Amino acid sequence: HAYSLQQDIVQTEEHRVLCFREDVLGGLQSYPKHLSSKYFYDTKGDALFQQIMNCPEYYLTRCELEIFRDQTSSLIAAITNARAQSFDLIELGVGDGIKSKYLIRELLDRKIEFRYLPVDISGNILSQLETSLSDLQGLNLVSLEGEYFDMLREATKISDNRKVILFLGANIGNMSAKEAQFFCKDLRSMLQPGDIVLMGFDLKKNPHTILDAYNDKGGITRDFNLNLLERINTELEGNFDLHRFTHYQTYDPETGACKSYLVSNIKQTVIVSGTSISFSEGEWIYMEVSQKYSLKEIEKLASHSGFSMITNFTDPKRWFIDSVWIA
Ligand code: AVJ
Repeated sequence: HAYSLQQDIVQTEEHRVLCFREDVLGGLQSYPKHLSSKYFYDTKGDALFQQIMNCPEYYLTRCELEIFRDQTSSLIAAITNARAQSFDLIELGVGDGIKSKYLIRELLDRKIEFRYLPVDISGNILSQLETSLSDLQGLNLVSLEGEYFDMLREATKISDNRKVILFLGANIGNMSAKEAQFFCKDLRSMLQPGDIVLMGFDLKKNPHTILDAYNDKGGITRDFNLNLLERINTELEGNFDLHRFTHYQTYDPETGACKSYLVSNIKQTVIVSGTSISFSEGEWIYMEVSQKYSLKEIEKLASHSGFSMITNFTDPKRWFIDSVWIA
């Protein structure tokens, strides 16, 4: 079970719903309307994201999996240091952790001393992860359920071991380029010289390839977006009619921003927690950005936030990159 946190940041169920309601109502009463993609991951959202990762169009996970499967030794060389001191391997937004498992298994086989601290906003996926890691003998595991920085703060309180931060899967893409800059600066401020960050980025490529990945023919990405409206219906007493919204995906090759929207098919009013939200015909809710990067932009992000890029790993198609930075 997820590590129980100190009282001051315990997210009681009640407090969690309160924050969710405030965020949702704030977003839906803004112009343009927006919702936060961090709320996609309830139990049904977790399952839908698993399905997305298996979509033929969604190449990201398979590319990064290839990196972790085929370059495990080089990855380990990049994150371990000569003094071989024990370290904390902290993974932000771990999800099913399938890629990291290659790394973890190899670290254990080589008797390298470390502790694994997976962080995720979904308690559901963390319990699935614990089950999937249970065959790894001798793994020192502490799972942390919550948001990135809250849990990072917890992790730094637990020990002052050297830290290796895994931030895989292009999770950083859910921030705008500006937000990513702030995030990396904040991350750097919580680390010590010598600590390592291993960050996965989706690279800019043929715009068709990128748009297709978020516009799958099976409509799973559409359902993944619509599921947040369903979650609002269930958890916040909403009455969204999912049939009255259409998924709209865009990719701008110049900025690298791949964005998803839900568009209201008609003029309508929706109630959420007793508050009326009106939509005009064609009005959209901005749901998510999946930001794409060039190598140059990644280098800039690293150096502007106080890291040095040590090395990079890519898949054979060069569609995805895992970049290793040192604080
Ligand atoms: C988990 C944030 C990396 O942006 O590619 C996949 C989420 N959204 N399809 C991404 C997602 C729609 C995914 N990340």
